[in-house]
Amino acid sequence: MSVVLYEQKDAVGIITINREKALNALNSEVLDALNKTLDEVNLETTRCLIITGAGQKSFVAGADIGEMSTLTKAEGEAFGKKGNDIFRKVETFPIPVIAAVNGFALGGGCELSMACDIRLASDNARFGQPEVGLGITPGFGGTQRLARTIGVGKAKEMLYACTQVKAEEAKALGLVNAVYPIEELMDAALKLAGKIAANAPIAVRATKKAVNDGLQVDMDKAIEIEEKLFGSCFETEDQKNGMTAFLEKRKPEPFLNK
Ligand code: DAK
Repeated sequence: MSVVLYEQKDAVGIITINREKALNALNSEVLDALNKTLDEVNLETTRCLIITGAGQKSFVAGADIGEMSTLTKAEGEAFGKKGNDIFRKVETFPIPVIAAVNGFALGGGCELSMACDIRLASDNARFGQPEVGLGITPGFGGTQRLARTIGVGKAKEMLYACTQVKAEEAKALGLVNAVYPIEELMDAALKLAGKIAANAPIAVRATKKAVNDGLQVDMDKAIEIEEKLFGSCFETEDQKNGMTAFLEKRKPEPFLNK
């Protein structure tokens, strides 16, 4: 059985980290398989991705501590780069990615969820960055994305004191959008992914790019980024479909990704 599974449900792709016995901890094999799975997603037919973990206990309980324990400085940097490159691929993936966080999201698991566009959590989810208790810093973007997602003060507490937060607190912090009983989590993620997939795909992709790229620059440049992407939509059939339908007071035809 592969350590990363891929399933397609209509226009939604589901990636499952499948190393349940180790609570889906990320070793090199999982990272390589995740990378390959992302590369193989058919972007013609897939309009939204969901990433989750196998089982009902853990999304991802971090990078694999056994594998990391003997790394040298150079190997540690290489391992960090491997994870960071893949997580950045998730973050900049052309279509939206939803993390369905089904339990522990610790260390690299919290970091993977934060590389996704949207986090939905099960009621048993638990988020944290326990790295400094292991003698390391977060290495897959946690020092950067946590502060950007929930604000600097609480992020620093979680990073320095290894404070973990449960699902409802994560929701109050804005780290997750919604919390569900574990057995309802995937249905909720699929429902949201389906809503996203039903919208004009080129416009959804451009909107993701506008938000992501705009956050990296000042407001004047950010607005320019939005203008360009907005303009590009007017070359699409989907824009004609969507606006004509509005003017004719009817629903648009299914969007064609054209
Ligand atoms: N790595 C490897 N194995 C893990 C694991 C992990 N992160 N988390 C759990 N497991 C394994 C356990 O060893 C155990 O294996 P067996 O003993 O059965 O063989 C199995 O999963 C079940 O775990 P437990 O028996 O511990 O289950 P419990 O319910 O008692 O506890 C727990 C669940 C999630 C509270 C506990 O397993 C735990 O605390 N796990 C470690 C969580 C953690 O500290 N995660 C952060 C890892 S550090 C960097 C690159 C990356 C990173 C940092 C730097 N650079 C290169 C700079 C990232 C770091 C991390 O993510």
